Amino acid sequence: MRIVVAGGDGFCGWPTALYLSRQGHDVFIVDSLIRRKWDDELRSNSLTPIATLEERVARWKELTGKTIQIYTGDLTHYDFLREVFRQTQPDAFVHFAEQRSAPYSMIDREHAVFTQVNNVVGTLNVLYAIKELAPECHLIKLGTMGEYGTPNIDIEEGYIKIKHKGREDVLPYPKQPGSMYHLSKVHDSHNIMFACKAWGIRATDLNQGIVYGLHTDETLMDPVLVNRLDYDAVFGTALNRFIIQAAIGHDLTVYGKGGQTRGFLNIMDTIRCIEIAAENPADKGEFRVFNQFTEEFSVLELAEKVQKVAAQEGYEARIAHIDNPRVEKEEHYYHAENTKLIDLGLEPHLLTDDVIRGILHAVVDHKDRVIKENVMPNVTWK
Ligand code: NAD
Ligand code: USQ
Repeated sequence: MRIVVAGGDGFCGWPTALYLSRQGHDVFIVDSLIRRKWDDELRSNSLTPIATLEERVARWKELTGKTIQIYTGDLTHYDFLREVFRQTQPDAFVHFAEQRSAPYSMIDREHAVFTQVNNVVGTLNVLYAIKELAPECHLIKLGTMGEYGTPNIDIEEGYIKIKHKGREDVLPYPKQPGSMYHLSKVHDSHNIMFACKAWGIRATDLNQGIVYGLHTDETLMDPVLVNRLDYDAVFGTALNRFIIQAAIGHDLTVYGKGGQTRGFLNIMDTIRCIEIAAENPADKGEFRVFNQFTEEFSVLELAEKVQKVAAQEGYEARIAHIDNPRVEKEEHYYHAENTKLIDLGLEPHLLTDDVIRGILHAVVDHKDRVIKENVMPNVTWK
């Protein structure tokens, strides 16, 4: 297949592009490289030293003989995007290219507006480009489990059957997102659903949980191919952050009580889920939703798991319950369905002690790169 990976310079997109290329697909990366500029803005960095995108794909070509073509540009610029579609004529468009940090979106008004314009306009442009230039193309869009929030009932995969005053319907599952970023994903979902209905576009919304790990078989092939790894309080995410904190002797930063429960998955499963979605496209006009995570954990449970493995490896990690900078429930019911990707063949890599140990060993090599001032949160929701 001819597959565009938008956001292919990022944490999920880069290993996905390599994996799909290795499976024999023609892969095209579209990325504005803006994530690297946010590092500069926040005076932060990836824990791993990452090569430029050009160096990365050149090394990939040397190692495998496979070409990944790069289109450097912004999805919010429609003329650029039209040209990408005209030249690539994709069978599938994998859309990772958004501002994905909840704290970044909550810094101030400008960052909230930027996040929603970047994400919503970028996705709208992709929908119009598919309509105009590649009507058969399957949109594989990264959504988030955070679109649903933490309701006191089970979370279904996109839709819920509701009986009301004697009548019944299957309706989009209610959304209760917890940040301006998570809201942008809800707006995207509505826009995609409408475009599928109005124009017959085929789309899969992958409501992904929190991704952990960094290496895949392909990124391990050479140091130039290493994935980025975020640890700071703005872009770093729960489990990866705790492991890096353990490696540098920092307290594990559990926000509030730590009963916040979420869906998690290994980066190795992210890349496979994208492949599964691409190989099993949605029907014309179908807006399909898969919940893309493999296990549920509370943040306190994760901190305890990390603490245990770290102790076995000789790192003493204390758990600190710090004031929660977010507005969110710290104790709640959580259970979400996640059978659709499994039914299509996903074989989850589960979170064992050895997996945590593996990530810990991978990060220890680079721990001197941590900028310590960036570890504690300084963005609040209030
Ligand atoms: P990332 O920030 O590492 O990568 C995103 C990439 O998109 C960056 O390389 C950035 O330069 C690019 N980009 C952003 N806006 C763009 C635009 N307008 N035009 C072109 N390129 C643009 O993020 P990630 O962790 O790889 O996340 C990828 C996607 O997966 C996001 O949509 C995110 O919401 C979703 N997701 C991520 C996680 C996670 O734990 N990382 C969990 C659930 C969902
Ligand atoms: N948390 C801590 N300590 C930390 C960091 C986070 O207790 O040091 C808590 C947060 O308060 C929150 C939970 O852990 O309750 C998850 O936070 P996170 O920063 O790991 O993840 P989140 O902000 O939800 O965002 C990440 C990605 C986002 C993706 C989302 C999936 O950045 O792109 O959409 O995970 S989900 O959580 O399912 O919405």
